[in-house]
Amino acid sequence: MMDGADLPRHIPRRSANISAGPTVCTTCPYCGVGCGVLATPDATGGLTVKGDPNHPANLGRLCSKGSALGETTDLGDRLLEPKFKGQPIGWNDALDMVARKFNDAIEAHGPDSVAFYVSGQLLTEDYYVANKLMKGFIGSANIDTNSRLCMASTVAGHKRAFGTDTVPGTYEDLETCDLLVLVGSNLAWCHPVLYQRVAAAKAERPQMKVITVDPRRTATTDISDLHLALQPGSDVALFNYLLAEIIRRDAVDQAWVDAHIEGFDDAVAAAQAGDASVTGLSDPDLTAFADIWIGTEKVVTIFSQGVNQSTSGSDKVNAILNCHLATGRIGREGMGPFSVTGQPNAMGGREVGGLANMLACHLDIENPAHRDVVRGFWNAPRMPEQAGLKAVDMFKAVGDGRIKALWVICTNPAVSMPEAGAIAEAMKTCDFVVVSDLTDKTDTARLADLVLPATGWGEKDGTVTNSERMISRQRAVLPAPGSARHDWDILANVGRRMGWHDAFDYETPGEIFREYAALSGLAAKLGRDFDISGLQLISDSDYDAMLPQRWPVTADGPSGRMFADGTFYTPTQKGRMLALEHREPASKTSPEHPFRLNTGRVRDHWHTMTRTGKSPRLGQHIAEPYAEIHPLDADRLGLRDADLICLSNPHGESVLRVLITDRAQAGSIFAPIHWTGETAPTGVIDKLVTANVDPVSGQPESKSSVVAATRYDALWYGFAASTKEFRPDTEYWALGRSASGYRAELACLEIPEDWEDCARTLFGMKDAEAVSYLDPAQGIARVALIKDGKVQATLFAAPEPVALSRGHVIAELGQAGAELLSGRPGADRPDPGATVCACLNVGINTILRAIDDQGLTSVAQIGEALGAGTSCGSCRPELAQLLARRPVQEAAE
Ligand SMILES: Nc1nc2c(c(=O)[nH]1)N[C@H]1C(S)=C(S)[C@@H](COP(=O)(O)OP(=O)(O)OC[C@H]3O[C@@H](n4cnc5c(=O)[nH]c(N)nc54)[C@H](O)[C@@H]3O)O[C@H]1N2
Ligand SMILES: Nc1nc2c(c(=O)[nH]1)N[C@H]1C(S)=C(S)[C@@H](COP(=O)(O)OP(=O)(O)OC[C@H]3O[C@@H](n4cnc5c(=O)[nH]c(N)nc54)[C@H](O)[C@@H]3O)O[C@H]1N2
Ligand code: SF4
Ligand SMILES: [Mo]
Repeated sequence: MMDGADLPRHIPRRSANISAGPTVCTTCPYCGVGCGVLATPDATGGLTVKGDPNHPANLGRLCSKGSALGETTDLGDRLLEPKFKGQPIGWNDALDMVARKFNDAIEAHGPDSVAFYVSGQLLTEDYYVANKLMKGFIGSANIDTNSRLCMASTVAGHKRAFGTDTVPGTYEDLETCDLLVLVGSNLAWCHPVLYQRVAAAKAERPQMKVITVDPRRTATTDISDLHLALQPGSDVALFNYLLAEIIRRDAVDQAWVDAHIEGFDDAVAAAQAGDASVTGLSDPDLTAFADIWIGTEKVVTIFSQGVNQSTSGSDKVNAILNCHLATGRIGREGMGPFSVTGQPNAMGGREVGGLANMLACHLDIENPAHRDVVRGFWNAPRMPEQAGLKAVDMFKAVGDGRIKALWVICTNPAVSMPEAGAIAEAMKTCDFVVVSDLTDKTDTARLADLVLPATGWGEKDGTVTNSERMISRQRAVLPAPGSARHDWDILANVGRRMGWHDAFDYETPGEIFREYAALSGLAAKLGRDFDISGLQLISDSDYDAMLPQRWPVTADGPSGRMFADGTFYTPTQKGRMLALEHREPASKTSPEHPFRLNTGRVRDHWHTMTRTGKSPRLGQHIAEPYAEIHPLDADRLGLRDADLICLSNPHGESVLRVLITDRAQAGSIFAPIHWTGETAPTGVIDKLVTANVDPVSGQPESKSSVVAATRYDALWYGFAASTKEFRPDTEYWALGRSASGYRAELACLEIPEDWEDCARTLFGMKDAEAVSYLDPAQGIARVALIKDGKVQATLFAAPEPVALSRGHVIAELGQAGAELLSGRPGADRPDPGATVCACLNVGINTILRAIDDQGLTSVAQIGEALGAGTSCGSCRPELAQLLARRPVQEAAE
């Protein structure tokens, strides 16, 4: 019990006296692969990080993001104490304020006037407490999570087909299948360790086939035998076509269907009425797809955001499940539908009931029997009988004043929600917004009345569930910084202060976990599948030492494969096929908005970059927000490579770097989601995304908005680098960390009168000595700010996008004198070029030189020569592309 104390006893503080410590087994906080990590504190407060060879998810591998975790735990921008309107306040006052503001709103306007918006990056224990507080005690179901933007369509699809939200397969199935279909998943960049497992399995068994279904070519399509570049949003039509072919070619598993499936006839009739031409795929491609799929028994179909983030997302999921159910290809080794989860605890959040329509342990809020059991177990004073507001509706209610108090925990909705501009406006007008985060330097935290410092990865303790239902421990390896507290502790503290002392009297995460496990036993008695009751009596020390395990875990230990016996969790215990019809994306292209805007991820950044943005290594792969556009469209708009493009629609405007590539379909533009008001204000892509939602799941269609596009003509373009932090104020800028400090790309609509003054202002170095090279006729300006004979900051400007060796400038900053203004390395120092392999820091020029000089012909040879691609392997597709682009080498004897 910590009520009275401002600083809880049980959290050791990070102090100046840091010593190296023993290695701790924990789990990566990024994607849903859920890799095991061995983290060892060093004497400087940092961590060295390695893949855990004993963790079943990764068997020792890590991707570039996981490998760089040690570069993200510094305290530079950490929030170390609560702040109210920017001013530090004590924990007692802060927690009292949250309790009072929420209680006041509830008293005056009822329980539905408050809301929590939480995250799939919370630990299960955090999530459990948040959910219990809102649904059991405040008495509203207004708790929703960023998983609404991520997994909600899969949850809805699973529940419709299986009667439960359960992923049947395991990672081994991806290695033992004979055909892997990836639908709307860029596994190579987003689940890199799984991708490496798949690539290794395919290398070992070349007969294994891979098909990718994605409107654009990606790093993932590089290992595919067939790439189906379908029209955006047409997945239902594609899988309806497949189902109709399954029937036509007599490939139904009739005995299985008769015994275990309902809805078959209607689903088939709807599929047969479909029209595959809307996919835009050629007949030979469609036939090849059906040939391989139907001809291969062991098929795994992976699906991700290209499926979920759609106004027909739930139907897309069910269209895929239909094909697996009709052929009985589910619940057996090497086959089945496989939704890969995005966030580290997306799955745990679904299990613990983080969504507004769920209760803990796969129980439904709208089911009276389920509600009663949970009410009894929690001894809850009031429970809502209906689902709460889903994310998009929740923020609408914030905007129109129905929600008076909002608590945002572990997510950055001012950047990641569709119509992000309106989301920010809504938060501004809300009576009371509290944000719990690691830092107050996020677009969302800047809008909060009160910010609370949470402990982050490496400091917190609890459990997460990965894509294959494996529950793993995250363990603390570093002491908490400042007065930061665990999310569960903050929530429980508020619960107590709101008046529910006994219900929130937790002292350890293990205690919360035991309670949750006990509740799952009751859920199992109601016929639910999520059952970890075998762990309800786990001791604190066993909880600390808990090894990864896949649920269900009953008193008899872990049990086998889900749905193996054909029993599902619907009322009839049958799997359900659904009758589905293709629908176009909700936003229609028009002469005013002729382009479809597709959005997604890059390899080395995580969402809004609050952590990966701190790593210079990760910043090297892609340093700016960009727009992938087809060469034909680029020509039409008069765009050349590295130009800037302006995208717009009624919600907002965005300026991005152009990347001209036939990976994109004509008419479609792809842009990444990672940049923010902190890193590139014109790159916040969700300002352009329309908040159309799937009618069943409420998930927004983040991948199919429409925009106008024009060339953005700046008067000058620049590259700036400094050893110290700076914040540009040009019309376009993108700021990032570099090995020697900070770097920025710039573009501006006004030529400065004095370039040296411009540089001094930009870098905040008013009195610095400046050396410059100016060529007014060409419009070129290069300015170096110098201290002790060394360049501390430098600005390169030109009327065209600046071509110079950025790697060289960054490497020499703080070392070289004014000769750095040449912008190129001397002949004795070859420029490594943009980093391709982030783990071993190998640049593109180094790789191309080695390919040419040493006659390298394979990714493996590049690995042997330079190490590139041998650590996490995320860059192997790029290495293969570099090889493919080189002229064919004579085979060396
Ligand atoms: N590096 C990195 N990895 C991550 C994350 C990250 O931020 N960075 N985030 C994690 C999270 S939370 C998530 S949810 C996952 C997401 O992982 P993914 O879903 O693999 O990633 P996305 O890039 O969002 O989208 C995947 C693909 O969907 C395609 N797509 C768009 N529209 C359609 C369509 O109509 N049909 C089909 N078939 N495809 C379409 C896009 O072109 C894109 O290539 O990644 C996780 N891993
Ligand atoms: N257009 C478009 N929009 C999208 C998507 C897309 O593909 N396209 N994808 C959607 C998807 S799938 C997702 S999952 C979302 C992700 O979007 P967000 O959840 O908004 O992104 P993050 O940057 O991961 O935000 C996590 C925040 O929590 C903080 N944090 C980290 N650890 C902790 C902790 O332990 N405790 C607390 N309290 N805070 C912590 C971080 O500093 C950060 O500010 O974006 C969605 N938005
Ligand atoms: S694949 Fe990479 S980001 Fe995902 S869990 Fe593993 S190390 Fe972390
Ligand atoms: Mo996600």
